[in-house]
Amino acid sequence: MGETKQVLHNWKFKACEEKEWMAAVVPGCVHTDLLRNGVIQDPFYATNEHDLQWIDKVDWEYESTFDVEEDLLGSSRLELVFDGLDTYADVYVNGSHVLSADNMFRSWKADVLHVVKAKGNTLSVRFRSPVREDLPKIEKLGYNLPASNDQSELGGLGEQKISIFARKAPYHYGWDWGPRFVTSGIWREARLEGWSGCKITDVHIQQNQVTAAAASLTASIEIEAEHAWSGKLKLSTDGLSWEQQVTLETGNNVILLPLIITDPKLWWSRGLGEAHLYTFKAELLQEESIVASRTVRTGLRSIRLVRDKDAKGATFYFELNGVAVFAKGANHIPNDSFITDVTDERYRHEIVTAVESNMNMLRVWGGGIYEQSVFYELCDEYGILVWQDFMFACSMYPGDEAFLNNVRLEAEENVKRLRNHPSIVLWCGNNEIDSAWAQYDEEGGWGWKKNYTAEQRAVIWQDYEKVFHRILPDAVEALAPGTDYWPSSPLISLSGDIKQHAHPLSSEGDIHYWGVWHAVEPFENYNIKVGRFMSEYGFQSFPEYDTVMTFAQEQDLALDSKVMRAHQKNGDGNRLIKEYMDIYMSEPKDFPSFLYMSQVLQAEAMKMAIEAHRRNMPYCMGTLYWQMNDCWPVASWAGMDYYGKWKAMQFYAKRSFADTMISFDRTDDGQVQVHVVTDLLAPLSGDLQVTLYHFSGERLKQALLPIAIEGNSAAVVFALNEQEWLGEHEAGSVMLHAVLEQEGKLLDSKEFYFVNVKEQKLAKSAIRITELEGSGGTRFKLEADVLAKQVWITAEHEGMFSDNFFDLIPGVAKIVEFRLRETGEPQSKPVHAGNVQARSMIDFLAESKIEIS
Ligand code: BMA
Repeated sequence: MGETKQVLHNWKFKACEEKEWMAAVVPGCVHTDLLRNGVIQDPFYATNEHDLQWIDKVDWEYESTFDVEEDLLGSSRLELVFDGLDTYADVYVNGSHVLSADNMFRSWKADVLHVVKAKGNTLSVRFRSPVREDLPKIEKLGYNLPASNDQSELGGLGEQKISIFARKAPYHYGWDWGPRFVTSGIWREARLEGWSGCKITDVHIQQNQVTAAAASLTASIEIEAEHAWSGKLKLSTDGLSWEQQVTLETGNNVILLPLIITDPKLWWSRGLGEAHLYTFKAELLQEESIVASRTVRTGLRSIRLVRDKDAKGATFYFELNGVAVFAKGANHIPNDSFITDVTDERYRHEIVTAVESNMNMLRVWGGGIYEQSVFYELCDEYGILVWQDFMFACSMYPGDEAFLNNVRLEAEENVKRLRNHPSIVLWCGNNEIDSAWAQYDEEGGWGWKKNYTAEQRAVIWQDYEKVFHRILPDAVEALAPGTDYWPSSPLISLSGDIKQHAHPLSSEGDIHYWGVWHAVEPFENYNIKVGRFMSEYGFQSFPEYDTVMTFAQEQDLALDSKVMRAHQKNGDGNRLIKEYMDIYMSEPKDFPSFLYMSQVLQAEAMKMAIEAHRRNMPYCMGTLYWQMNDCWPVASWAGMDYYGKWKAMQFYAKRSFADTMISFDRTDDGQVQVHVVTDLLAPLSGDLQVTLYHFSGERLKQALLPIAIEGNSAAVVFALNEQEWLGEHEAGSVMLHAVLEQEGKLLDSKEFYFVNVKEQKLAKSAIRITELEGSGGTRFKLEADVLAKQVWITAEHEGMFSDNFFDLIPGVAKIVEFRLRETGEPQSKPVHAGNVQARSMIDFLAESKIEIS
């Protein structure tokens, strides 16, 4: 009786055609192993990516030798288990073929009881080149399928886009922020599992109805039994336990145990309450001894996506425990091109960043991977809701039986693996395919349809419907009943006519608004193109100088250098940044200044978007910007770079996502409005102070008023006449500053400028930094003599400031703390900063743009 496992170590690898073995790390992949062995140079450095495209055209072999550990020897069942093989792999134990794999997103198992010996076993995993494997499939199909982000050319394949055939992370083939590294490898744990008697293979805590009064649950427990067995099944959590006499048959058994927990501690998303988790333990007992056990963790909550018709269209929001939640967050992509390089600490840094930025939702976007367990565990713990895509993005896929079956098994396995996570609130079929193909709109979409005959089009769409309208929703319905499924993001609804496909002015469904950026619309359009749920929108920037210097040298520091171009994957990217910078910002004095300016530009754009979305609640109930993170050092839409460094935008996002926030806007009839938005449930009252400042620090005018708004709402609390307030003052030399306090405690503050940065009359400011007494070099007071815009503080030591990229108004001091990147808690430990330097926008401008006051 019992169950044991042996993780397999001791790996080596080589190209199948070579003789020499090299040391390998599992979990890992070919690229990281080649790098570790000094065969290749850092794939992220300079233009190395271009020289490493040979790797995906080679077959690779991994080998491990092992003795079976004592504990496993007596097992009557012995299985070889791979949690992940990327991708086309044939596995041999002592020369016998035990399994073949063809899907990175599935796990693989083989019965090896009769193939292994006690000592001296050889396990060999041969990866067939994904490129050579899939190229012939294009010919078989007779035409190319669209795959807009597949960088086939860079991979030496011309127009042959093969990414659609492999059930392998789409971004491996390149994206408009990611390099092309079509790697291979054993990317999750490989082990032996031995057991005898009975084994609990799965525990699902199905939540039938959860209210504050009671949680009505069904524990669905799967048990594999070697022989018929009877005994007791016990389930326990938090001082409660349930028991049932069970009789098992040989093979698979499913036992359903109804459970009621009265007065449950509910799971809440960040900001609304505690993200309480329950650990459930299932045990099979013979007499009083434990025969098998399994533990799962979940949170009890009711969740649904509410799409009700209303006067304007239809709602689109998540209701958690009866509360309409405004979703604030970003789109998550894999944290690395080589996913096994992502340590738990890096995952934690990302999730803690989300928490510290006042987010409550991340979308696991469909061009990456179904994330590692640690990602969801952290989201569960910190109360971050997860919008989970299936891994399909910006492409049309084949529909042969083998492919469909593979997709079905992938979907079932991943839904089953992830269904106990309370953070996952939605399964979404794919990224942007419904709107890109635009079946019911002849002229709509991305122009894909035009490349196909009527028959081909019919087949392609039928295949689409099979996957996204049948196989995937069926898997969710069967394995996570009650969980919402959304066929594609963005989408209006499955109307089966031209009204199905999303567009930026739709008053139903979710929206990806890319008018700003891809279509060069002005930032101001963020105020107009507001939908019910903004699941994507974004603006690029460059990472900071230190990050650029990890892949470039001094001589590469020009936008059009080969190296910089290799680290800008969006063809129009650099031109767009420059164009927008010309409109909204002033000319930077040199390349490092350009990097800074690009960040400020992005931050300003995202602030406009986020705040417009929030001001429009409850019409709009979600805002997820593109994109949270990077998978290598690159110019991209991310708020945080590959090294986890916060760009200006991350600090701005933190402010614009604050649970209680002040936001300014302007009306067509010359009013400046002050809005207060609160996501907290309690009614809010406080004192608002709006001050007109001259950039010199002089207070020109002020209004003071009490305000009160309902909980979980947005309202205009004050409006002023712009002309009246400006009077004789030049619009480019004055600003508004609003402060909201509650019983003397600061709730939020915000600045408003009457003109773009470009037209602001900035003067050279002296920023005074004073270390706070007794803080041990961790806390600093910053003050400016004249207005200092977008103050960037840097420190000598490793760590980050509690705030950065903020405006300093003379007379309004700012206190910041320097902290370790993180210690696992959002409020991480203060550390000594060493030398501290503060620069503001004026320090980055070309001389000619500086006003001499
Ligand atoms: C959206 C995303 C990604 C892409 C981003 C920027 O369409 O879904 O495919 O990286 O835009 O172009």
